[in-house]
Amino acid sequence: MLKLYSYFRSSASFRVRIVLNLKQLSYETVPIHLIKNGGEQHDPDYLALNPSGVVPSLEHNGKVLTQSNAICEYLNELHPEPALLPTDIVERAWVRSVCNLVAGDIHPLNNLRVLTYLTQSLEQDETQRKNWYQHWIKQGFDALEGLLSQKAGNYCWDNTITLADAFVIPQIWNANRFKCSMTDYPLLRRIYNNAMQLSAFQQAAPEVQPDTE
Ligand SMILES: N[C@@H](CCC(=O)N[C@@H](CS)C(=O)NCC(=O)O)C(=O)O
Repeated sequence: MLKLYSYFRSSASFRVRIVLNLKQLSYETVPIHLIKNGGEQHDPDYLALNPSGVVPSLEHNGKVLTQSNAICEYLNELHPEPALLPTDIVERAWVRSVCNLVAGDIHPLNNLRVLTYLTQSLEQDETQRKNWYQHWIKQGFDALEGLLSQKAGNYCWDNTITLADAFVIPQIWNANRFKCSMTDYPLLRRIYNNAMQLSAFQQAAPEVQPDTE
């Protein structure tokens, strides 16, 4: 019924895997390897499903959805329990602002195709590529730490898991992979450590996917 086109290390796929797990929905993973053979996301068959040539895509009852934001909201509407958005509209807007900070402001600057363009077209070396990544993570995480200081408890929004955690945790995982310093972000560290105690997050992690290398 549910098929997730995914790549184990993709943080956008990681967001959707977390939501699927929180909703206790079983799904089939269809691996799309982002590197092999120039990247399977560029295959015409996959582009027919997702014209942006990115993962994730979610197939449900023969319909294909793209964009992790839209997919997570869809799943939350389709299966309202546990609710991943607050009932109060101001609080709901705040949770969405955290999601958008990650998905709209931070992630696009550090996406694979941007990093590939830096090295292949602009001939930047590995150190410059790493500096680019760390620079934009710092800008983004400074803002995120500030935003979270308004409402964070054990998780992004007080002590309740919301979509905000499904977006923030994968971005921190990725920043750790690129060895970004987390010293200045006590709230991010706390939320990450708390969320990663939960099986929905553990089972969505890149280390344990069917296509993990
Ligand atoms: N806005 C999209 C972004 C998806 C995205 O950029 N996914 C990355 C992996 S995290 C990807 O597939 N990159 C492939 C590429 O850059 O070629 C979403 O949230 O679904």
